[in-house]
Amino acid sequence: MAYRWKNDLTRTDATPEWAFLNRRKLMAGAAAGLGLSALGGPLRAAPQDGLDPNSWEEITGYCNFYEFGTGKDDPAANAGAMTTTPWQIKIDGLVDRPGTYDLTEILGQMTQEERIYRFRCVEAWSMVIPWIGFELADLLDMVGVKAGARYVAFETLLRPEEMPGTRYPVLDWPYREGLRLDEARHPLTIMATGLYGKPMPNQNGAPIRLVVPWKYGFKSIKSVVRITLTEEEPYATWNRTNPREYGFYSNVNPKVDHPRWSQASERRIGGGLFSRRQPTQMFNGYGDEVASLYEGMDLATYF
Ligand SMILES: Nc1nc2c(c(=O)[nH]1)N[C@H]1C(S)=C(S)[C@@H](COP(=O)(O)O)O[C@H]1N2
Ligand SMILES: [Mo]
Repeated sequence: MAYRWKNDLTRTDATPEWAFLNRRKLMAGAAAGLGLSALGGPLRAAPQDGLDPNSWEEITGYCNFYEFGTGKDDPAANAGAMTTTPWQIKIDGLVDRPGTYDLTEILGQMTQEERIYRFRCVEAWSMVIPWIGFELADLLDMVGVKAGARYVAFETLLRPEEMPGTRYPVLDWPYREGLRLDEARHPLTIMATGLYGKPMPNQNGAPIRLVVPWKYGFKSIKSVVRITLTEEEPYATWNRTNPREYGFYSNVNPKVDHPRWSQASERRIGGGLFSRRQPTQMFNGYGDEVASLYEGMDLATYF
């Protein structure tokens, strides 16, 4: 399938961090060789350069993980306390083989090896993150989805002694999210287990988190301990906390503004001099792959 071109590496081929950094240097060198500024100019502005990944420091230092505090640097400061081994995921609801699965057992049963996915993450800000992971569809196939299932619900670990943010009623803990089954089965929907060829840093959702690249960042729930197949649309934290501001779908859509800010543009994290706002792309630029999921739906109503 065409869209897999950037996902065709196995874990053993995972590009180590230095290679990504070298690539950045190479690109800068190439730009200099062409007589362009090494840092910016047309090369970085071209659409494919949107896939030049952010640095390890940017990705792991500027995070949202309210279980560890509401500040962008709180997760990096506090998430080290979270114990992630052993890690179990309860899979229940409308599945053939419900149970509590050890993460090592799940990874051992994956038919495909973990791959690299270089996805853009976007909200009012954006980053490009080279995730490692596997398709959620493979996990759903492993447990068998029963007829009648229409949604997939996810839940994050809730362990107040290791998660200082959860001692306050900032959200109705545990953090929960949901997808329609066809969205969950889409090959761009992954369970990520690491980034830059390394195990997932705690602040980014260790040891396993969802990544849905065509939706706003908050759909990509971290540190998942439960996955439930349901018939009804499940509880989704931001949607239920403030339904006027956050819809269940939360597809990236420059034409539907958040009531308190415009979603028409985004600020690239780490863009330096070139961090001026860029226009947000419909479905975060993955429209060719995912627009068909929403055919016939009014996306202003189902936002
Ligand atoms: N459990 C949990 N998952 C979460 C969040 C959170 O607070 N708790 N924040 C979300 C939000 S708002 C964003 S933007 C992304 C950020 O992921 P990153 O910090 O790895 O870039 O995680 C999402 N997943
Ligand atoms: Mo977010």
